[in-house]
Amino acid sequence: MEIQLWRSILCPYQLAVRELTVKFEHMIEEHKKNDLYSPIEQVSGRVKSVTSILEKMQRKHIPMERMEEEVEDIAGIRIICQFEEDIDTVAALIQKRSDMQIKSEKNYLKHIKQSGYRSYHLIIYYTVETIEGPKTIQAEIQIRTMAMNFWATIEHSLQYKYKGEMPMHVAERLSKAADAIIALDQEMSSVRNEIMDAQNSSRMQSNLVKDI
Ligand code: 0O2
Repeated sequence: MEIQLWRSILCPYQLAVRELTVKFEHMIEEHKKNDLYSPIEQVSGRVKSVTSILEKMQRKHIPMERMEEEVEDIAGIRIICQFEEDIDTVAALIQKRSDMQIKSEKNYLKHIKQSGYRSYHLIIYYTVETIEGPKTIQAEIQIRTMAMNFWATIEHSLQYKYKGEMPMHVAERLSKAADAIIALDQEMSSVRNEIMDAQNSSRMQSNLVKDI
């Protein structure tokens, strides 16, 4: 396919990634301005490279005319949270928005991938306005903690290095590291609960003082 044609196909996806990134960043700001804890720590986005789209189509036997329907992650957004509990909060925030319709979800927190990968994925429908009118595209939103992101980033680069043929000893060490990440997220969650308990009791105390 010609470069020009790829450019015009990917253009609405580039717009969607930019818009969605701004919208999630704005959510962080809104929380901060209202003195609220933000369940979103960080947002990033990317449009899948043509090479990566073609590789996926080949691997999954997707014909060209089905590409936009079946390659669901041409537009990709990654949302990083501090704590595991924040993931559900973010998913609920997305669910109640009128500009993003959830098509499907993949819960790799409940169903951890064999690699050890954990993350919560949502496929959404999102409409952008182009010079030819509105176009509804799909985007994949990955929601994960900072710890899960650390593991996934390292594992992704090792996958790239070994091109799908990861030596057993490396895979085993990654699997152990994944267990350590689960323990780390649990430990951080327990600290979070303690902080929230402390904040609640100090708020209750100051309310009591006000009542007196
Ligand atoms: P990139 O560079 O992020 O674009 P597929 O996993 O490709 O067969 P599907 O059904 O779209 O097909 O996948 P899924 O499970 O929803 O996840 C796709 C994306 O999730 C991947 O994108 C990764 O970003 C991430 N992911 C899934 N499994 C793993 C894993 O085991 N390790 C890591 N590090 N990331 C994972 P791409 O296309 O791989 O790449």
